[in-house]
Amino acid sequence: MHDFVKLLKAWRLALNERVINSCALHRQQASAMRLKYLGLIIVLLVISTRAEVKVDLGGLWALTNANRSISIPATVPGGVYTALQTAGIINDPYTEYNDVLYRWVAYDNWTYTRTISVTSKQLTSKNVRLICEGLDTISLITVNGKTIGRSKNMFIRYEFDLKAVLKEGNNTISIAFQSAITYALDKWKAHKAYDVPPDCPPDVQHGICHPNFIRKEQSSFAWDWGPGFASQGIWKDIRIETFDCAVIRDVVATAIPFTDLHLTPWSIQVTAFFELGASVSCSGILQADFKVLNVSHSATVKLTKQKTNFSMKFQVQKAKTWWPAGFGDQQLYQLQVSFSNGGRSSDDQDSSTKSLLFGFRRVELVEKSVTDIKNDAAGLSFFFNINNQRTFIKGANWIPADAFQERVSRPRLERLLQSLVDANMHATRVWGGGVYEQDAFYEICDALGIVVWQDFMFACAMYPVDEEFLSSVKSEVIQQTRRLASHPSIIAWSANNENEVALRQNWYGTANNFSLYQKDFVTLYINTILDAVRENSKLPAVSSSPSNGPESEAEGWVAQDPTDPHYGDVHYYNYNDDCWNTSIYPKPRFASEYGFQSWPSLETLRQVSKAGDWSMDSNFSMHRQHHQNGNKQMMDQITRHFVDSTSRNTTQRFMNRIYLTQISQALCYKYETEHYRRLQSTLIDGEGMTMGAVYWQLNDIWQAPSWASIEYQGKWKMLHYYAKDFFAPLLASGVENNDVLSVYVITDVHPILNGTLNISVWSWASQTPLKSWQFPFKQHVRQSAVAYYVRKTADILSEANCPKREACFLTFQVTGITPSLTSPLNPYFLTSFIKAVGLKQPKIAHSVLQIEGDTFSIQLSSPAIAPFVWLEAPGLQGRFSDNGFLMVEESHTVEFYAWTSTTLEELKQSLAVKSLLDVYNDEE
Ligand code: BMA
Repeated sequence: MHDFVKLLKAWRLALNERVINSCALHRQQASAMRLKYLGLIIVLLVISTRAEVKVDLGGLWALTNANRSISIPATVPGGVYTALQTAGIINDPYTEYNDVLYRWVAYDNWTYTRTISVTSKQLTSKNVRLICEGLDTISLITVNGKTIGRSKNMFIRYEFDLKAVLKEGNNTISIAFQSAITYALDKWKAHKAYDVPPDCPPDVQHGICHPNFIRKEQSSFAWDWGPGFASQGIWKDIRIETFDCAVIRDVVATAIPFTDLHLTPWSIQVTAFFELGASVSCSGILQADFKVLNVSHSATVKLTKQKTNFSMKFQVQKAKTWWPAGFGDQQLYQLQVSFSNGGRSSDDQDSSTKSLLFGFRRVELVEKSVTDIKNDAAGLSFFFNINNQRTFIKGANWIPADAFQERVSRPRLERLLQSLVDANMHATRVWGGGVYEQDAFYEICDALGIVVWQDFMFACAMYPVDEEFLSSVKSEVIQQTRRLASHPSIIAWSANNENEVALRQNWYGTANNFSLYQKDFVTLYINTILDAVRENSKLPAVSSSPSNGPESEAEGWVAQDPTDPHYGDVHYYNYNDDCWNTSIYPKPRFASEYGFQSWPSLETLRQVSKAGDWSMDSNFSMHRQHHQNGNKQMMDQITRHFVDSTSRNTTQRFMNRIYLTQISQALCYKYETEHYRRLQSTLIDGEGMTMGAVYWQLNDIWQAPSWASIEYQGKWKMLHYYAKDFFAPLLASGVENNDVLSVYVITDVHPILNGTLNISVWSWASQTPLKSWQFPFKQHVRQSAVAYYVRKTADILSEANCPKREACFLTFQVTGITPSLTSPLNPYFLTSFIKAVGLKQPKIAHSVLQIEGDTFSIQLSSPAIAPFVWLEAPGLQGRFSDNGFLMVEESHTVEFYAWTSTTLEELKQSLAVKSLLDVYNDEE
């Protein structure tokens, strides 16, 4: 212990004790009120002498393991793995096999300690509280040796009373964590009544057992794309708060337009949730201000132990509407909510303020009866009306950006979310096996116009429903709903990921006892989670993803077929069939998950591996591949359409295969996503009217093969460049059925007057089309997909003098006159690249210019058609305007946008350009 005291003394100077005092804010607010409410002047003058005071306990703490063999400084917020790495005790946990080699860290029990100095003034407050925004996960909290509380759920904000334990001067606070692994195991052992499966992740994931017995990030025990670290730590802010009467803990603001047709005026409901502390009752004035809109509303509030929240309703006559990206602006207004209490003595006064950026938007999830042409009932629709517009949701699923949340900075989130928008998406689903993301995540989504489907953190498992578990979940759901509900970006809640379908399809051997697990399902997700959500938010909430919505409810919440395309959302994965064949895909109302794996670039893998690891079947590669048969599935998909690389150089072969997996992945998603978009206006035997495509998955948690379109650290895979095109707001997309080609025009927001659909037939051997047609069309309504061109493929090819399918390909492009828009040139392959004839090895030349600052222009020239032109700038951070494309013309310009300061020389040095036939270049 002596060592600690010494350590602590040495670090004291570095301890970061920022005092955050809301007085200043409060004074501003008070003066605004004086002007508006003259009658309240006298009351208000008494107010604002004292406010809630917060002492931030972030900064350096002492960290020690159970037997005290390790004592190091640790940054808070943070976790033990990164603290050990910073202290030089372990290397990068992501390198090689360290996820398994460093498992000892997660088996140990770690204690965080620090001193806090307290003034006598602080102790005179009626309430002195320790507020822990997030403890990961099982811990015992002591102050000066006395227990003040415990934590068991990483998603809960804990508050502990310090009044009786703090003394003037130095105090020692300790948070002693227990291994999440041993806790989960103990809980599982203690649950004797019946199994709550699955017990352990599949071996291929090198994971940890029983994550479902602990309220912690489920994927931190390993997943099919991620490592099992099961860290410990103080992962969110921690502070001491003093106040007398009451403080505002949460604010939920909801805006609903007065009429269904117009988006203004709005009726606003603001609910403040208070922490009353030791007071039996307390009253004051609650005020809500939209300063910029000149709207202010206040009410007198009387709080008691029984009633600690207060709602007020008022009107906003005019406000600009908040829109998803691509549909309009993301207007945000600051809403300040303040509570002022005037007590009897001048010492007995509090003020507390919460500020949020609010957006006015209307969300409706429409699940209404669908009738097909024969007028037969065909299930229910499932689409979002956003601001009264039926909106096709275009997005990708979000997983935690790192196994160590302390490494997820705002700039990293900004880069990832900006990349999502740059690829013409406007939606993400925060998937239920990760974490409720940090505030910055939702703030960025608000600012960028990304709508969020928010799962509650339950995924791919059955869960216990004992009283302790349920009450912890209830607090979690209430807190998280209140924290997130006011963000304009949030448009829907889902109680869990895949737990309805897992139960119905007997993924974990629960069939023999189905009704027991069904009862538990209802207890947890319906009676606990959805009930708590609905009490705190008016947004749409579904019982699972995928589910059948009201049809699931009618079937006791576990439908016969939760993936029924006639209802709700579906998840669809098929690794056995040819992904180019769009008839394999369902025709659902909404596709909330689908996908295929690829390998990340060698540039990314290099960070955590060495030369001997660079082959698809190395021990390292097998260790990183957490999806059973993942590599085989990728190779099966590749070899349907491409010749595999047989390069003699192992590293070259690995690089070629990485490139092929990325081509194959990009094409699979292109086929599947365009299929969903084409179906948005069509009902086929009661199926279709698909109104969402949210692919699996946007981002990576580490450097490994996965479904992600963006590699760990932000590099775009080919898929992400393809997403930019297949999600383009205006798109021409083709499909063949029984040798008949239909070409659709797909739009999101823009109606098109006098458009032209351009169709060309090309020979692989020539850079000039064999034949091109222009088909004018008069009017195309927004958010629709219409086939303007339907013709037998053989007739098209023969009119173009194409000798056979293998010799040719098609391109589609649509141009709009009003508004003037051009869709990306969309290639349509008539044959696999194994059979394609006429392709010549192009030598692509390039030159680079600096346009301005971090934007560079790259001129490419090629003497032949070049498929899958791929540009890379290893070592440089940035993205290209276009990549992985089919280069049909002799010259083509691509831009490079550097994310960090980059010189022309650096780009020239690093830039490499290749295309498909280069894969076979070094082979005999
Ligand atoms: C779905 C997701 C994840 C998983 C993905 C790929 O099941 O919900 O659990 O990572 O598929 O297998």
